[in-house]
Amino acid sequence: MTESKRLKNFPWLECDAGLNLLASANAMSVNFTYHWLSSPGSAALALLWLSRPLFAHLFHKPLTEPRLVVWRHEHEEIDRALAWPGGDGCVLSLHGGAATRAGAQAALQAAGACPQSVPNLWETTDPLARQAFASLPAIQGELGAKLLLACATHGQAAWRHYAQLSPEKQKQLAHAWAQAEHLYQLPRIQLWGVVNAGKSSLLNALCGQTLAAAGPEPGLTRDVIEGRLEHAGFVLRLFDAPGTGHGGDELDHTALALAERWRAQADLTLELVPPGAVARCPGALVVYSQSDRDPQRRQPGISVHDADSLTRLKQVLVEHFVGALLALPPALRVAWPPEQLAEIASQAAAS
Ligand SMILES: Nc1nc2c(ncn2[C@@H]2O[C@H](COP(=O)(O)OP(=O)(O)OP(=O)(O)O)[C@@H](O)[C@H]2O)c(=O)[nH]1
Ligand SMILES: [Mg+2]
Repeated sequence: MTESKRLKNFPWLECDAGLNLLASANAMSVNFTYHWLSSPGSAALALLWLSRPLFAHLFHKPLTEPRLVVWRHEHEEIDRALAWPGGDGCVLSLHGGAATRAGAQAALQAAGACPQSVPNLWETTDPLARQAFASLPAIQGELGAKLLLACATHGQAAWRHYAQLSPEKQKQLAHAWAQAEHLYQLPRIQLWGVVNAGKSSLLNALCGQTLAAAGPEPGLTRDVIEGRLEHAGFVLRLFDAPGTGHGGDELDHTALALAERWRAQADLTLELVPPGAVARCPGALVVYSQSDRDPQRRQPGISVHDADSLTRLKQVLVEHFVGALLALPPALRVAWPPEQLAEIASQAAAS
C-alpha cells in the first residue's frame, strides 16, 4: 500500500510529517502494542496509537472506518473516543485528563499490551511541522487538533503566501490567525439578562445536562455556574449568572455584583431578551429568548424547546470566535499558539 493510500484512512493526520508517523507505526511489530502520541499534560486531548490486534481485542471488533468508540474497563467507562484506522494501527483521540489517561493505561496493562517506543515518531526536517507537533498537547478540542496538524503540511506555504500580500491583506490574515488563541484558551461566554429571561434553562439546554436550577421564581440563580459545550469540534465555556432588574435585598445586590465581575472577564456577553423586554447591555450579542411563546418576535429567536434554534446559536458562537479562521482556504488556516506566531514568522522568513 502506498503512503498516500494509507493516509486516505487517516483524515486528520494527513500531513507530510504524518507520513513519518505512519511509517514508524507500520514498522512496529504489530501485536499488542501501543504508543501515546501526545505527552501528558493539561491538554484536553490525548492521542493514542494501538496496533490493530490490540484494538480488536479491546473493542471486540476490528476498526474498518472512523467511528466513535466507548472504552470500558472493569465495567467502568474510561472514555468515549474517536478512533481512526491508519496504516497497520488505529489512533484514538481521548479526552486528555489525567484520570482518562490513567484508566486507559490500566486497561492496556490488563490486556497485556506493550508500550512501543518510537523515537523518531515526530521527526521531520520542517521546523514548522515540528512546532505544530510540539503544540499539540496544548490544543483544546478536535477542531484545534485538526487545524494544527494541517499546519504541519501547509505551514511553509501559508507563510510564503503571507509574505507576498499587501500590508492591508496581511493585517486581515493576521487577524484571522489570531483567532487560533481560542483553540488554546477556551472562550468564555457570559449569559446575561433580566430575571426569568431563561438563562439557566439555556445553559442546561446548550450543555445537554442540568447544571443550574431553573424555574418561574424570579431571582432563582444567585451564583455563577459554568458549563461547557462542544460544537463542530470547538469547545466553549458558558457561564450562567443571577438576573438583572430584580431590585431585591442585600443578597440580590451581592449576587449581581458578583455577576458583573464575571462579565468583565468574559470574551462575549450573550444577552437574553425575553418577550416584553428590551435589550439593555451595550456590546452584547443579543438573542430573543423563549421565542416559542411569541413566534412573531424579532430574530434571532431562541427557545429551549426548539432544537434547531439551539444548533443555530451554537453555530453563531463558533463563527464568532473562529469564523474568520475557518473562512480561510484550508491551506491558510494556521493554528499555532498566538505567542508563537512571531517566532514562527521569523523562522519562516529565515528558511
Ligand atoms: N416556553 C419557554 N419557557 C422557558 C424557556 N426558557 C426558560 N423558560 C421558562 O422560564 C422560566 C425562567 O427560566 P430560568 O431559566 O430559570 O430563567 P433565568 O433567566 O435563569 O432566571 P433567574 O435565575 O431568576 O435570573 C422557567 O419557568 C423556564 O421553564 C423557553 O425557551 N421557552
Ligand atoms: Mg437562573
